[in-house]
Amino acid sequence: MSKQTGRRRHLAGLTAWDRCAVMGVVNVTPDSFSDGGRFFDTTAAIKHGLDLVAEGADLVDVGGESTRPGATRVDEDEELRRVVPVVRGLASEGVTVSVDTMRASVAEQALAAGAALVNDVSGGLADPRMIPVVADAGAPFVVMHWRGLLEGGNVRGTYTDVVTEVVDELHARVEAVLDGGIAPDRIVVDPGLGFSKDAEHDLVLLAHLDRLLALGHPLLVAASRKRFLGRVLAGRPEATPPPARERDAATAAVSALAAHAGAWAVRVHQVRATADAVRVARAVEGAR
Ligand code: PMM
Repeated sequence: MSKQTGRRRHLAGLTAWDRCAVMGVVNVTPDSFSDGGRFFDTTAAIKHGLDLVAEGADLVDVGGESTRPGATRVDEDEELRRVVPVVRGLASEGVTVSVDTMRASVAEQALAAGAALVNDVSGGLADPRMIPVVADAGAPFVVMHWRGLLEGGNVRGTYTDVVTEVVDELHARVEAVLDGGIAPDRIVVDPGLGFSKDAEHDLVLLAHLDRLLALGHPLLVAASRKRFLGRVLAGRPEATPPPARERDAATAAVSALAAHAGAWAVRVHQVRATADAVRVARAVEGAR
């Protein structure tokens, strides 16, 4: 494959950016917006999304349920209460919003409230209604590599060849999504860094983004603040990793690498440095 042929940066129904897009994260979870009542939560989350756009986010990913290892699921009504007003508020301000959910009902109501795409970390596996709902809406769909949840955490991944297995399993999910009626030009793939993967797996996947791009769909890379960056920054295995909030420079470094490799978008908590990183990658690409 030439350096350019694997790149798919256009998704039907969405703006086409001439570089890797920046997806800013708005987690509407109690640990993100800790004090105050729900009104405050919604208002703070909308403001946070607008701040991310002002810092250079091209789209904002709104989620109401933590998918971190060890997190327990929130109930459906609570997820709807957290997510839908924030999606509506941001969409009404002209922001391109993606909804990060494994529930079809949340996707459906978020799309009705103005969301432009659905980001499902289970790739449609967690809720059998997800694919039909997204297909009916004609919305773009992010299919992440996922091996399910165990009580309170991610199923531990065992791989003999992580790249081949992730590519094959994603390919199978893409086929299922196509069979379910989602158009090929509306599918994004994502290796699911940190989901049933340890630091080594994440790094090997990042070193082989060309193999993921060869699936022929736009690629989303979501490395932001993840454990593997903590491990890299700690250096020695016995050293304590820096906390999540001290991993933003490392995240921006991954953003530059992913953009250079041809990713469609990077999903990040802290936007400014990544917005710079993707612009530098674009400039270097333009000078080739
Ligand atoms: N990771 C998280 C949440 N949503 N969505 C996609 N598409 N890919 C990911 O890797 C992903 C995601 C968990 O990260 P957070 O809790 O730090 O937001």
